[in-house]
Amino acid sequence: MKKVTLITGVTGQDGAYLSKFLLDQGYEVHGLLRRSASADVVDARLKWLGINGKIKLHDGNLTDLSGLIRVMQEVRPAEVYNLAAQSFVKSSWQQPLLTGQVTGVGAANMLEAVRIACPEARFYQASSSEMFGLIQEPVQSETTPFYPRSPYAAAKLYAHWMTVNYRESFHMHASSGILFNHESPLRGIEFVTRKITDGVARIKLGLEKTLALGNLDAKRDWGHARDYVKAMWLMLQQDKPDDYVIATGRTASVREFCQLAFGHVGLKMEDHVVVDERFLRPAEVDVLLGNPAKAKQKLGWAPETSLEDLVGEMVEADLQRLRGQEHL
Ligand code: NAP
Ligand code: G4F
Repeated sequence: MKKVTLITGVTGQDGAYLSKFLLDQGYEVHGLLRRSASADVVDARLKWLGINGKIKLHDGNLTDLSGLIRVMQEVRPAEVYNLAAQSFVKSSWQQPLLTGQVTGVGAANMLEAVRIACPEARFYQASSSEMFGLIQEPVQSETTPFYPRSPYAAAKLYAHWMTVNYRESFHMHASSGILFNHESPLRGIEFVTRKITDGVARIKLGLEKTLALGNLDAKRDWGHARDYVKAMWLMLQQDKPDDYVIATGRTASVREFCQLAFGHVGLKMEDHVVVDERFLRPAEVDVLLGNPAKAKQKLGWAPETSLEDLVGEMVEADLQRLRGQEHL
């Protein structure tokens, strides 16, 4: 019998990579799909990985508890990965309550749906390094205090503590992955890394001359999404649920990411990047740097992709897309 799993956020970056990983492991993969008027493009990432026909999709929304319960009763998953969220930090200042409803209360809805309909299922919550915000320690681990700096981070913190609370209150196998930034060719175009690699490809192909960015000094611990979804799965294979930091242990600035991306195609960022105040944020997370020692020791997990390789893969994918007029 195939193991059955349900992924929320299946159309997003991580949902696509996790689906591919679980299909390769022999799982029967189900995904929650929110209704969209643009049904022809919602599964673009799944198509890109060649797995769009292999996932059973269910109509549902994180804000609709009764619908979630129905999906849970129908699917009866052994593992549930809650990846759905309003995940763009900058938008969370424009849509703070929506972000709270989806990213925060939506996770509580998922915990309730599991508790009511399939309490034996193992549950993964997509927590975030953004919760460290105004960092309280130079290197962040599972014991570092949180200091959220955006409505998104505050919503994620609620979801995180609800996961811990359901584990302790109801003895659910609920784990939380505190994942640092992870990127890929499937990253949304609004996030800085993909915006840079798409911009570099456009400039290289003569389609644009400049790339407008915000804070070039912000530093992030960037890994590859393909590596990070393995850690999610490993967490649910443990006898005991727990929380884990998933990171590379290396931090780099937006400026350094730009230098690598422009350098990859033989260009200099100084000739093309302009700073535009519209991309600054009301409050910034200046630097993030994670310590993945616990994940290494207990899960046997380690990142496999260097920052240089990640940047190269993203730039090459964007060049290929633009040459082929593929849109993602
Ligand atoms: P993403 O690409 O933005 O994907 C978000 C997913 O959530 C999409 O499938 C989206 O559906 C879905 N969604 C949004 N609102 C929904 C709703 N109301 N009901 C049901 N589904 C909804 O995000 P990602 O980068 O894959 O990240 C996955 C998760 O990890 C997110 O929770 C994110 O906050 C968290 N996280 C990400 C990172 C990172 O660096 N990537 C780091 C730490 C934590 P549509 O396709 O319909 O929009
Ligand atoms: O790529 P970003 O938008 O990602 P951010 O805010 O770090 O959030 C991502 O990672 C979190 C994990 O820590 C996730 F939880 C979250 O869901 C998301 O996946 O911005 C990265 C940095 C910021 O400091 C931002 O100010 O890049 C800086 N930046 C500079 N110029 C820019 C730009 N960010 C964007 N999006 N666009 C710019 O033009």
